[in-house]
Amino acid sequence: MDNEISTQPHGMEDVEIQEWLESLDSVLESSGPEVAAEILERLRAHATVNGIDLPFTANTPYANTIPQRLEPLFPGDQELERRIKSLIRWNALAMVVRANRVEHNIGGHISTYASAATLYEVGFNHFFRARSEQFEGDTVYFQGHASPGMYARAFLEGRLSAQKLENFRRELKPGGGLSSYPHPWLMPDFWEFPTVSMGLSPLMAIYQARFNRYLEDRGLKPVTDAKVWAFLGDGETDEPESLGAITLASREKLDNLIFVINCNLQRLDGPVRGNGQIIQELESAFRGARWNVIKVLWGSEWDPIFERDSEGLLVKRMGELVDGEYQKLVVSSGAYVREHFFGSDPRLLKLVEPMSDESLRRLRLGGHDPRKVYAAYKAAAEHKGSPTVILARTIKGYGLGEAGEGKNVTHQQKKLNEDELREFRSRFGIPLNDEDCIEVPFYRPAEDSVEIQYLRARREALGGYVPKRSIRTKPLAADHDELFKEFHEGSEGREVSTTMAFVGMLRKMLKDVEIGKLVVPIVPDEARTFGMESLFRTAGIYSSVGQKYEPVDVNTLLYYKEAKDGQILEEGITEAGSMGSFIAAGSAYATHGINTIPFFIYYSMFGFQRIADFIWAAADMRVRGFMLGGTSGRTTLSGEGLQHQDGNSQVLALPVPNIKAYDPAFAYEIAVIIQDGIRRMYKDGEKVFYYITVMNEPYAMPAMPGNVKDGILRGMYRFRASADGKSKLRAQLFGSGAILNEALRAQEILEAKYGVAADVWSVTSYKELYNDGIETERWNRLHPGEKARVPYVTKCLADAPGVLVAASDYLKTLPNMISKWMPRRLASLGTDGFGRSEGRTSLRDFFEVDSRFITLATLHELFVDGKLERSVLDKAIKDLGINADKPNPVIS
Ligand SMILES: Cc1ncc(C[n+]2csc(CCOP(=O)(O)OP(=O)(O)O)c2C)c(N)n1
Ligand SMILES: [Mg+2]
Repeated sequence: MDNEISTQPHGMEDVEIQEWLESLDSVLESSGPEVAAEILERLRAHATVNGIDLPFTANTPYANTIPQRLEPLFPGDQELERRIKSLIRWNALAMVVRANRVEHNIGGHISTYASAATLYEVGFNHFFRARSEQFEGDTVYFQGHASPGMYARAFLEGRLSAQKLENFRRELKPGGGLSSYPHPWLMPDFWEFPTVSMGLSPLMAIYQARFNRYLEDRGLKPVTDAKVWAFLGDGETDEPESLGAITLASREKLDNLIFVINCNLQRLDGPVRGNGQIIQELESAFRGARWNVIKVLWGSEWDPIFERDSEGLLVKRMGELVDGEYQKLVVSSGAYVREHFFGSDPRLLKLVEPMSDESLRRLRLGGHDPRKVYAAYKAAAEHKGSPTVILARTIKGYGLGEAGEGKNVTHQQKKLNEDELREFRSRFGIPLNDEDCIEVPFYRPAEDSVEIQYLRARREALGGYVPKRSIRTKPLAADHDELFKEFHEGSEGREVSTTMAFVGMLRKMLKDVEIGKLVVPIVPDEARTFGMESLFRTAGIYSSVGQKYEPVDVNTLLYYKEAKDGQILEEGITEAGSMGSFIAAGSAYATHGINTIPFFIYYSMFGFQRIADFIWAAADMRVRGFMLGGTSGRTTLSGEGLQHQDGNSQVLALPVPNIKAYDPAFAYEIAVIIQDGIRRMYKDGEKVFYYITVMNEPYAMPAMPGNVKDGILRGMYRFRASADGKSKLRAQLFGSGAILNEALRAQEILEAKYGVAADVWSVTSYKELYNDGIETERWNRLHPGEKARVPYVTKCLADAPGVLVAASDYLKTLPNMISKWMPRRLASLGTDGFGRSEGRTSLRDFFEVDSRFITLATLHELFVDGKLERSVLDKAIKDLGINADKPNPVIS
């Protein structure tokens, strides 16, 4: 990175520079930094006007942003805090070392927390406010692999037992253990946010901070000065998600958001930017995005040296080194530092002449100096008008010495030899003798020790312990029968798509007395695609600044209305960002004690396929809400071609344990699923969320055929039985989503042309059927002496005669995975393969899922069973107009 302080060109005299610097100093002294900044700004403008070509730079020099003279007083007992921090360091290390002694290679990280301990401890002792009845609390995203430090602190706080620490990474041991990383699913009273899939937490934190504002602007929570803190690794910033949303944070002026980037200059394999400077790179990215950037590079020991440096040589030298050199310097001897850093210029050498080698070695980095860190946090917390990022320089594996301090292997260091343990113990003053210390015991001072008393008092002053997760909402009361009843009626012949039906429900939910305010519609620039534009005006699009312009379509009924209390989160083209909002809204029941109900509707192909890791994080967080995969179905979305047509997402939803995935065909099915979902999640507090695919093919919505609610929810029900009770040729057809209509048409063809009596089933969820099947099988295996249970699919089909044929707009694996619980062989049709830009009819022919192929599959099954002559089949292929030699869609 370039540095603003350049070398002196064209023989400019030192004295000339000196004069300029001195006059700036005197302005600073007499009129303060604002006036000095104004003068510099005017000088810059003056220079530009006079043809001086000043190159653009978003960087400031490689120096602390807050100079010593502006540092606030450190309000704590620094020595005591250092002792507490040392104990936490020890216990964090002990946890990892012990775990790996008991179970070789169980893993864990020492060096991340070792580098970040000061960054966290200053936060814990002075900034992170807990959630309480009176105050919503600050929200903290902890860097995932720094978790041993958080556990070690909770141990000192008396919140985690030594037994739990003993079982770090061994959660299945009696009495339970501690999960490797922050996982609310596994430690629901402790962790709030899963952060260890790198890059997710910065984006989630940004949208969390924005959602907090949304709740305030909509009057759902009081305005407070609560902060969202996100701790990240510098290597983590390479993930595109990490920096991908930073302009939203500045655009929205999220001064409730603070990023702390632990710049130890290393990632897992080696330096983050060996040949460059990651801090300067990040500074320019964040400053360019209009964040408030605070660099914390040098510790207090450097201040007197800076003071002596009236020529700005030191800061210039600092800007010259690449990170690879810095990584070496910070773990080198004082003599080496003198020679290789200061030795580049005799004037620099002079600056440190009075200092011993030992004191040169002890020059700390800013991120290890509580006073510097405190100053940065305080400035960040008080800063107004934009988000803040703190770039704190640290050493990875700080304090590990030969065992890994600053070394490229340090990330994975989990074992220390006896000498290394003793050295670490001595360096941090842990009261353990040489013998005891090699056993690496957990160490907690007595309850009445000054350390524990201080630590408790600090947390008490800040409202309690962090991290801590609790459910802070009351369950919803109503059953909402009235709200959803209308959708059981059918559309009386009017052709509507399931998307339109859903939007109708959403519109009604928005008006409901109990849930209306709580509904959070989220769209990534697809509202028009889903016919939701009518909601623009009625619900309004959320904008923190209202609407500063007259929309071009203001004279139309459905104009683009932005409002400060708008309800729709129109996120623009970011499925990841929308998911960030979904997660914030879906976890508000715990974070804020508010039962917001997010409905995130998006192009289904760009959901699981694109942002599955966020969905996994949402699952881990026990998020509540509804994801709606719009324009779904590989053959139902016509024209768009292979990158849009989704035949995958129902399969990709399978691995997420607590997501309920439905592929409904009719409006009443959706109504039943959503009503039940609201009950399960917001009334009964179940740890599930929903994925519902909706389509854009219009057709008449039938009325609910009797009470089939249970079947809809469990995954299948008989939608239309055959009217012909006498035929010997029988079949059961299973259809899902829009393809159910193809099954219904096949039913008619089969009956009219081939004398086959077929029943048609709507399969609303293969996932539900599959989960029921495997659970039943498992129970039977584990309870051989008891009456065997019967899977739901088996029960449904107990008295269902004939051959079995399934068709969906998704992969064939969906029906296949439940076929073993069916009474007979199953023929499956589906849409494996790449889509095509085509109309629905051609697509369904291409993928062989239309009524003709369902008919043929049924006839073929009957033929295989010996119930039909081959000639019937041959004729059928001809009559149905099927090209038997067409290419296989799976591989073409
Ligand atoms: C998405 C993702 N990819 C890879 C990893 C594996 N991983 C864990 S830590 C790490 C290095 C982290 O470096 P940095 O962000 O600089 O953190 P530090 O430990 O240096 O503070 C990697 C690659 C991960 N956890 N998540
Ligand atoms: Mg790092």
